[in-house]
Amino acid sequence: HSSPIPDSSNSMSVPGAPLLRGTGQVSCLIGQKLNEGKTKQIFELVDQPGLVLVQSKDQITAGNAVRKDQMEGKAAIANKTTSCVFKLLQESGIKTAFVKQQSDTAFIAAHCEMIPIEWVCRRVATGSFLKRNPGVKEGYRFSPLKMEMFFKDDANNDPQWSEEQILEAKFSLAGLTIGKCEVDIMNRSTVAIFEILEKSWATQNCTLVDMKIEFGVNVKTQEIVLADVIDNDSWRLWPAGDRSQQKDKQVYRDLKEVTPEAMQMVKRNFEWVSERVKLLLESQSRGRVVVLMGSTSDMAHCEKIKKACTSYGIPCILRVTSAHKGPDETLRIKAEYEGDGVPTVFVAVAGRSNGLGPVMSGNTAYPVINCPPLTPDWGAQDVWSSLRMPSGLGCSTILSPDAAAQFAAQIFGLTDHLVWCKLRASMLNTWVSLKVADKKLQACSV
Ligand SMILES: Nc1ncnc2c1ncn2[C@@H]1O[C@H](COP(=O)(O)OP(=O)(O)OP(=O)(O)O)[C@@H](O)[C@H]1O
Ligand SMILES: *[C@@H]1O[C@H](CO)[C@@H](O)[C@H](O)[C@H]1NC(C)=O
Ligand SMILES: *[C@@H]1O[C@H](CO)[C@@H](O)[C@H](O)[C@H]1NC(C)=O
Ligand SMILES: *[C@@H]1O[C@H](CO)[C@@H](O)[C@H](O)[C@H]1NC(C)=O
Ligand SMILES: CC(=O)N[C@H]1CO[C@H](CO)[C@@H](O)[C@@H]1O
Ligand SMILES: [Mg+2]
Repeated sequence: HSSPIPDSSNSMSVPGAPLLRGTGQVSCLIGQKLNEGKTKQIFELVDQPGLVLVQSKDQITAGNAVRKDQMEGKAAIANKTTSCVFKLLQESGIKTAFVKQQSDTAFIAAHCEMIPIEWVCRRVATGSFLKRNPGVKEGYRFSPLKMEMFFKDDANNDPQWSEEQILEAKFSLAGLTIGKCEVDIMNRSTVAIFEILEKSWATQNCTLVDMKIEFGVNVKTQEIVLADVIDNDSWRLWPAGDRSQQKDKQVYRDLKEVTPEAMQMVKRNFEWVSERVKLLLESQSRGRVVVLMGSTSDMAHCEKIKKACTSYGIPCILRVTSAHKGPDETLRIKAEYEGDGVPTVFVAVAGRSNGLGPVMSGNTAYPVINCPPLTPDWGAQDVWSSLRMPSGLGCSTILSPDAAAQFAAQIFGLTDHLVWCKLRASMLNTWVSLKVADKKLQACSV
């Protein structure tokens, strides 16, 4: 097939390289137009090599631009949706092209060569899936998520492609050949991104029904990153899981007649999403970790726990108390944290005989994690004071300070989607690093 990759050689240079001023932001020098599509234009940034300006156009398209109507303000709404969603993903730890918002209708992104595949991820069967899979009823739930790939080819209506077709196309972008490893990375990333957005929308009682995304190869780092945009056109959202309340672009596609009133309704829907999308960045619950150490000699160990908690966005307080030498104080400190209604996970750090964690565990309904700083000489004996409990105690024991914080994060992740999203992205990133390390090793040993 002909090269699907946008050819930047026919780009137009913008006369006089205009300055673009962002809202309260540093202005940037716009260079050549690198690309223009139906909904946006991509400009080089003269003084920021490796970055581009992504400018939204004020129009909405459906059915391959057959229906094209200007919708005033749509670009601004799209911008807001995209920047909030990318911020959420970025803060979770997902690698994206997004850098920062530049203006109402534009953002700065890493310059990517785009991989011409649309990755579609579905939780609930609807739309084109039903047409291609007769017999499947709308509402069929996919667990695990259903993945589909479409080759971006307007002339042929974006045909569905198999993994083998992607591999045989041997795309090469920014010097990276798209092989099995890259396809696996995009597959895994799409699932993680879907789950993060699904979990976040659930806080607004909204079902993320399906989603389509695109990846690019960062021209500087050769990394595969989530690129292009995620906006109303990219997903189906059903408030309270109810199709009749859908707030996405399908409303526009379904319009029988494009009247000013109908367009107002579509625009109101779009505004509904862009207002709610901001709420996705807000934590739904506030929790904290309280680390109790038997002695300040364990401070370094406790600081590691605190640092890891902070990376998950969980506040962490360090206290010194000994259940052996000052049990009255230990129980007083416990009461302090039980008394203010903030959900708390206690971490007990005590060397030699760990009385601290078990005494806490026997006297509070909050979870207690033992994280004893074991020493090589007596560690094998000391650990039993954290493991062998009287009946009625349910404390856990985790030796690594990072892992103790991770377990606390997993507890808070049950109710705080932002913490859950960080854990989910971290799992993806670990998986991808292993995959890339193995690919490098194989390349070296050939
Ligand atoms: N960070 C980026 N770096 C380089 N190009 C990008 C970046 N983000 C998006 N693009 C590309 O900019 C082009 C214009 O976007 P637009 O969405 O308007 O195109 P389109 O008409 O929808 O066509 P397409 O079917 O390729 O999406 C697209 O080819 C898109 O892939
Ligand atoms: C994506 O991953 C799923 C689950 O591992 C697998 O079933 C599917 O074949 C993969 N698809 C591609 C294109 O790699
Ligand atoms: C979601 O639904 C629950 C139960 O119906 C309700 O209590 C809650 O306020 C709703 N949340 C939002 C953000 O609408
Ligand atoms: C997405 O939809 C919501 C409501 O349906 C709307 O507010 C928002 O502007 C839309 N985003 C885009 C990019 O059109
Ligand atoms: C018009 C508009 O809503 N512009 C917004 C684009 O997104 C950024 C980041 O969320 C906002 O700061 C702008 O106000
Ligand atoms: Mg596009």
